[in-house]
This record gives sequence, structure tokens and C-alpha cells, in this order.
Amino acid sequence: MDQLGGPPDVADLLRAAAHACREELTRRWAASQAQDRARSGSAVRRVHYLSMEFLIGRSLGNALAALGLAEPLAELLAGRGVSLPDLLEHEADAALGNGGLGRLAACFLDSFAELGLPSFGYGLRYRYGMFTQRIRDGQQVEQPDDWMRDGNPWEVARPERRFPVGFGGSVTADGERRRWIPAERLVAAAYDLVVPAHHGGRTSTLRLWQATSADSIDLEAFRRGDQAEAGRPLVAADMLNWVLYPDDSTRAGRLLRLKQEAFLVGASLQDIVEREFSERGTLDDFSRRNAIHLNDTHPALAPAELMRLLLDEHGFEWSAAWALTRQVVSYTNHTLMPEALETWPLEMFGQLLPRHLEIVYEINERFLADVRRQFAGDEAMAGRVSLIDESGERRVRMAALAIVASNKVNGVSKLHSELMVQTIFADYAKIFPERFHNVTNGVSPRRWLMQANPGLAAAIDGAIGPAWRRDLTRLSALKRLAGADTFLGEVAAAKQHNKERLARLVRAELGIAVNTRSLFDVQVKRIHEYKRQLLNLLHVVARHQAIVAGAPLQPRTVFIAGKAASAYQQAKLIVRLAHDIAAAINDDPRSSALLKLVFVPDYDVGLAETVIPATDLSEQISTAGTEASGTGNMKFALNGALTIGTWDGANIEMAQAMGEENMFVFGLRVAEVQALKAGGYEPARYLEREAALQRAFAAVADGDFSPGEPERYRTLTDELLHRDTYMLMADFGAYVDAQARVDELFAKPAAWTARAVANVAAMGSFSSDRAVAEYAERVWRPPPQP
Ligand code: 26Q
Repeated sequence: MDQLGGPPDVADLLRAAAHACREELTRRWAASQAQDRARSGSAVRRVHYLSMEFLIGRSLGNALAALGLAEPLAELLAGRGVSLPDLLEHEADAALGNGGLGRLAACFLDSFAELGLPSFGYGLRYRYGMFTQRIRDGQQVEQPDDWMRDGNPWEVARPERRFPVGFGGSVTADGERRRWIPAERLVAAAYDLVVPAHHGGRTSTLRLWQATSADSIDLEAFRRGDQAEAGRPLVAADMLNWVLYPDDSTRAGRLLRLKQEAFLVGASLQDIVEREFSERGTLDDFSRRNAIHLNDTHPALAPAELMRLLLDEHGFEWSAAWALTRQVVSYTNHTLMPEALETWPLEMFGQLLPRHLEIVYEINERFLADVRRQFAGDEAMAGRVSLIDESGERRVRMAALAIVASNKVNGVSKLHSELMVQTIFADYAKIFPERFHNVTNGVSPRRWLMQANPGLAAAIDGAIGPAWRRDLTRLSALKRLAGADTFLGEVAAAKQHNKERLARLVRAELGIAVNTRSLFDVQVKRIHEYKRQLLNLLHVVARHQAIVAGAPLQPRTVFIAGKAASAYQQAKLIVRLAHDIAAAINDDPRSSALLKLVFVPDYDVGLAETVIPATDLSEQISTAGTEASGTGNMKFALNGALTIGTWDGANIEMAQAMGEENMFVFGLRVAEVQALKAGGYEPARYLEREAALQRAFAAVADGDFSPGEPERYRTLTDELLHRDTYMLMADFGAYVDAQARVDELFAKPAAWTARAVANVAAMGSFSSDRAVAEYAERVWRPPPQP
């Protein structure tokens, strides 16, 4: 450490702390692996969770808590004048994911460990994670996220776990078998992250693949003096792990993304099959001992790759291989937006993965033959459900592949799962009615309550004891305490403490002073039109106008944070508008005591851990039918924020769990959205009817917030006026009314806190432990023995 006797360097301290944890983590990991190898074949399957994203965040705080090392380390550091919470803030945030889907995968790993499920997460070891968001002149600028700059003390290289992964080339006949001769060969090398349980000492493993070149150097080219050519294999390998693809709402087929997906799947499936072989010496029990789960369609090549391994490498017959594949694969869908469904140009697919394309064709042929038999009267059915989209440029439909190859397909909230079978997958649900079900998402109570909000956690311990820490459903015992003054006082004090912490951060980072007694109104999530940050902004403008006109409103600070995909122009414009509005209103002496707008840059897991516990009001305001589940909504309520929300995603189940009277529900419901659209929606009409909307809209459209450039927000205001795809105009009035109800309650602090407690008490079933237990029971349970 500080060899020269100077003050310890934070990077050194972090490394030392991580290494202290590593030893014990490795011991627990080895013990768990040994237990899993020795498990009896038919009791539990080993789960393999394939995901292009794992939004892990920081690891030290979690590891210390899991190992019971937080207190001793805090004492040790205090002796050196360092505070543990300050040290934790310095760890890089591992952002190997875009948002909800990636964070869900990270919460699930945490629950795999806690439940002691034999399990592996499989992902890619991206060199650059989700970009860093900087704001220059009010606009988003993306910077590369060099998260491993100081190394990664948590990863364990496993040089012995290496597998070749091929691309391109051709397929030849080899007797009965097919043989793929790839043109390009990479080698996948494993790096493991140990995921510890907080009780019981079990671990899960996140295995991240790193591409390396099979041939480090093209010696022939090197001798010719062509160094660029000689090093090409190395560069090609590096490209693969280069960067996480952003979710940019348009699924332009890019070859590198497909290669990343194929690489993840190729490496993971070989690893899984090899492990079974080394443990059993046969694949006979494979489907009773293994489950493979697809986190959306991104790893949907997995069934094709498994078929290839079984047919071409292990000599299976088609029907046996297919039966096995069908038993092990399952799939979760995370979005209903038809434009977000992943498809790949057939030509690109065939060039990169010629053998997989043959397999996809054969799966399709057999599937469509069944469909034609089952739906003899419906000529068009086969075309609609085919794995190949024949309209226009031919494309492979990844969702079709995932559904046809899976034994179970689920959505992530009740509403989403219902809409899934009524809309995008209606035909498949007719063909395979028993395959579709729902598993509502959940979040890790360890990261999102115990670690992020120690003050509230301690208050809960004091009120109902610590049993809730192992079984979140025990939070329901808090229901009786919504009138207990001491407890309410402790909850309010914890909230105030967290608000002050956030205020310090905002002051230090942005130079903005906020009133910590004002209502903290927060919307943090990816910037997307359907999530309607623009509706939030229109309310801020209307509120400002009302205050200027003399309305005696409650003091409020509105926080917004989130990244816009770099290619998503409308989202970027919303970020800019937030900054322009903040600049116009924050220093307005007529309103600044009552209203501030703060855009907090570079939203990531670490920032979420600070912001969410400090929130009074959680904004969950997507157009009904668009947000598959949401998981931020759960984190906020678990931390005692009240929700203002639409009847969408998991908001609905949350409202039902806590009682609708404990949530500020507003806006059109799905059926009303559909009816309004069907009847010819005219957004401009709402301007005529609602003066407040007219004034707020006009301020943006007339350039009040972009002096000298009145056209700056033209594409936003034109969309609202002429299309309004996400029906902001229709919901604005109801939203403002709901905000007035929020103000009214916030003026009565004890009543507000009692509602906050009612929220926390109802969140017991929104733990990822519950969600994972449901998957284990309904999806990953061993199939019945023949
Ligand atoms: C696909 C192809 C190419 C490039 C990027 C992508 C891509 C990447 C990420 C497509 C989608 C995503 C992410 C989707 C996502 O986060 N969905 C969210 O999943 C959460 C967990 O289930 C839900 O709670 C959210 O409602 C849902 O929006």
C-alpha cells in the first residue's frame, strides 16, 4: 500500500479491500461448485442464464455485506481517517448493460446465490460498457466508459476454460453428418465473477467471455512485411469485445452485434455441454440436469447452436436432439414494441452462420408442416409465424426461433404477459397455448434496500425484527405500524437524511442548491418517448407558469436523470429541453423558492443507489401498454417513495398489493388508449380544451426556452401536435390533477409518511428472490421422467 508512508491512495485501498474479500469468495465458490457437481441428477437443474447484458454496478459494498466484513473494514479504515462509504463511491460502476433488462439479470444473479440455485450467468466481457454521459451546453455528449482502466479486482481468469468459436465459411457433407468449416476462428476465454449469497454461504457465477485470436499472428503476412495484415486476427478478436451495443430503438442489422450474439452463444453452449460431459461422461441426463434461459432474443441462437453440437459433434438424430433442446430452453420477452423485435437479414445470417441457417431452415420446415396440419383452414398462418419473414428483404425472426424452441415463454408483468399473447405473439399462443405464462419482475432487496438505505433498514429492524432480510414478504408486518408515531418518525428521519445526502451530491457536482424540505420528485430511467419524460417536463413548465401567476404551490424539486441512445435524436432533444427549462426557471426569483429542475448527468447503478432512497415521489408515467414491467418503480416504493403512475406494467400489481388509494394513479388505461387510437386520435384538440396545456406547449413551441432559436424543439412539438404516438396530450390534464393530489398530501407530513410505510409494507412480493423462485418452480424444474 502506502510504501512511502504517505496517505493511502484510494485505488490501492479499493484493491486491497477487494483482495481481502476475494480469498473468502473463492473459498465459498469452490465449495458451491463441489456441491453442485455432487447434486443428484433429477432434483434440481443447473440454470444457465444467457444475457447480452449484466448491469452489475459496484461490487465492494455487496461483497462486504455478504461476507460480514463491512464493520471490521469500516473500523480499520477509520483508523486511517478514511470513511467506508466514501471509499465505496470510488469503485468503478460495471455498466455492462443498457437499463432494465441488464439490471434485472444482475438482480437475478444475486437471487440465484441467495436461493442457493446451481447456476451460471453467461455474458460478454465488454471492454467499454454503457457510455458515460457528459453534458455540454445543455446537450448530451457520449464518452467511452473505460471501466477496467484500473484493472478489475473481482474477475478471476479461467485460462483452462477456452473454446473455439467459428464464423463464416461453408458446410460440407461428411457421410450422414454435416460438417461446418468456418473461415474465421476465434477463441473464447472465460473470466468469472463470484456472486455471493448474503445468507448461507452459497455463490453463483457470472462467466464473461473474452475473445482472443486462435492465430495470434499471420506469420506469412508478417514475413511479407504486411504488419496490418499480420495483426488482423488480433484486431478482429478485440473488436468483438469492444463495446456494448446501445438500445437505440431502431434495430439496424449490424454485423458486429450478430457476431457478439453468436460468440456469447457459441462459447456458453460448449461450456455447458462440456461440463455435463465431464461430470457424467454422457449427455443422456442433459435435459434433467440443465436449463438454458434466454434473456430476450439476444441469445436466441442458443437452440440452433445446441442442435448443431448435438447433431454434428455428438451424432444425435434430429428428433432426439430436438426433444432435448425443447426441454432445456426457455425465453423471457421484455418488450411489446413491434419495431424492437429482433430480426436479421437472411443473407447476413447465412454468411456468418451457414450451418446455423441450415438448422433454422429445418426447424422451420418441420414447424410449419405441423402448423399447416393444425390450421388447415388458415392459409396465411404459416407465413405469419414462419421463422423467416418473407415480406421484402428476407429476414430471420429471432423471437419465432426462441418461441418455437422453448418449453416456456414469459412476459415480465401480468399486463405485459396478457398483451404479449393478445398482440405480438397471438398466433404462437394459438399454436402453443400451454407455453405462455407470466413471471412478474422483482429487485434485489439486498442491494436496493439493505445496502442503499441502511437508515430505513435499521428502522424496519427496530419495528419488526430482522426476519424480513431473509424473507421480504415479512415486510407486511409493517402494515400495523402506519399509525405508530415513533416508527413514522424514524422513517421520516431516514428519508430526510437521504435527501440531504443527495442534495450534497447535487451541490458538489452541479453547483445547484436545493431545498431538502421540498418534495423530491424523481424520474430516473433511459430517455425514451414512451416513458414520457416530456410529459414530466410539460408539467414542470405548467407548474412554473402557475407559480408565476401566483398559485401557492408546495415547494418541489424535480430530478430527472437518464441516458439517450446516441442515435436516438428525439431522446437527445428531450435531454436538451430539460436543460433549457432548468436554465430558464431555476434562477427565476418569482419561482425559485418553490420550484427547481435538476438534470443529474450520467445515470448509472451507483447514482440510482443514492437517488432512489432520497425520493419522495416516483414518476412511472409511461403510456398504458408500453412499459413491459419497470423495475425502478419497485425500487422506489421499497424505499418509501409514493408513486405517481399510469396503469401500466408492474405499477398495476404494485397498486393492487398496496391498495390503489396508496398510489397516485392517473391517465388512460390500455383499452382507452386503443379505443382513442381506433377512433382517430387528434392531439391538437386537447390544446383547445385545456388552457394550462396550451400555455405550457406554447412556451416550448414558441422558443421561450431556446431564445434565438425558436425552431429548436420543432420535431418534438410537431410530433405532439400531429401524431402524439404516446398520447401525452390526452393524459396531461389527468397528470396535472394527480400532481395536485400529491401536493395536498405532502402538506400533511404524518399522513404522507403513513402512506410511505403502506408502500414499503406491500413490496414483499417484488423481490427478485420471489421472481427467481417462480422461474425455478415453473420453468427450470426438471421435466417429468419418461
Ligand atoms: C437489441 C439489438 C441490438 C442492439 C440493442 C438491442 C437491445 C438492447 C437492450 C434491445 C433492448 C434492450 C433492453 C430492453 C429493456 O431493458 N427492457 C426492459 O426490461 C425490463 C426488465 O424486464 C422491464 O422492466 C422494462 O419494462 C423493459 O423496458
